[in-house]
Amino acid sequence: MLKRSSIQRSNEELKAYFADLAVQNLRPLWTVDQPKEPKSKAVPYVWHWRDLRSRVMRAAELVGTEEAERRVLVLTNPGTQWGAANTLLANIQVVLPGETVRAHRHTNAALRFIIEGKSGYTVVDGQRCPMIPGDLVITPSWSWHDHANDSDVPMLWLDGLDGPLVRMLEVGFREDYPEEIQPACEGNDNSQSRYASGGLLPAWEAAPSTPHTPMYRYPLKQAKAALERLAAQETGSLYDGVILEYTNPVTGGPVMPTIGCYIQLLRGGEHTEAHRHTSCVCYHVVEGSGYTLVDGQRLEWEEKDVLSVPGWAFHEHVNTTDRPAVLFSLTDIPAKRALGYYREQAHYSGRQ
Ligand code: 1HN
Repeated sequence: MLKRSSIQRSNEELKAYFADLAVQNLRPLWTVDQPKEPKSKAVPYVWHWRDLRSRVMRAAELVGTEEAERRVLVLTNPGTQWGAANTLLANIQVVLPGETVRAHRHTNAALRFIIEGKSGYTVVDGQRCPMIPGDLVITPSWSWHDHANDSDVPMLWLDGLDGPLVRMLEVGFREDYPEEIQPACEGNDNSQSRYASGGLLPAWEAAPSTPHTPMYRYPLKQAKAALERLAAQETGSLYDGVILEYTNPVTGGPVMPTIGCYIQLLRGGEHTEAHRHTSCVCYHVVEGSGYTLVDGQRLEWEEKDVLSVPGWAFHEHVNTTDRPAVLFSLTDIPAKRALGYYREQAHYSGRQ
């Protein structure tokens, strides 16, 4: 009969064997702990705007955009020491009136969610994208981008990037544009007027073959109108309330292959059910206040705060006011789905 084997040896023999393996840069797999499920190094965390804003503004007093190619504070998760979440960066950037921020490109895919300001713009591959608070602007992997503030007030925004993933995959390239800034096309980015026509697409054009959305800018005005329309007629998700994904209008897929973007509305008093998924999430509070319970830990949030929910951590959201709360979020769902590693699970008792 075939069966599992059992071998007699002394502990000294085994110890000597392990020591010899170490010299050869070999490891016995049977001594390595193999967890049943993931446990993120990242911890549940919230950065409050009341602490962030003054520190970002202080950076603008101390360093110019000549010295700091990007005047950015990196929200650093105490568990990972690089980025707000395991695969994602969520940073705050400030650009003062009259400043430009030099053009460059990198393999990191990036997005901006505008927090404060009047106008100002990012030029993405020659397309001038206005930046208005609440708007989402995409700078896909390897696209040239520079920023400028032509208004009379500071601009602050949330930078979302797939930096830690790029580091881990060791695929980081970067390059400076030959000039300070790109020559922008006449007028503003026209991708909004080309692609945001309620499901209608230019039929004379071959479908873009890029892995990212051909639409670079998603105004808050449209997102909010859609959220409010749907909140009036649907329950939405058990776990997220009325939640919408920003999509590539041509494929219906995510905005970029490594980062998925969402916006959600939690009704006044809404308390969602808890679930967990292998993807990690960074939330930015567009409006409202409440808290999110993450693996039993209560993260209180208010307008403009940023919170990090690690992968495979149970989480549920609570809107503690009687008015709607709106959350923007970025996740690594597309990357994990593409690799077949996306999983989701409801909490066994509904809530934590
Ligand atoms: C970057 O290029 C920007 O273009 C912001 O504004 C943050 C963080 C890491 C690497 C590149 C930007 C960044 C970044």
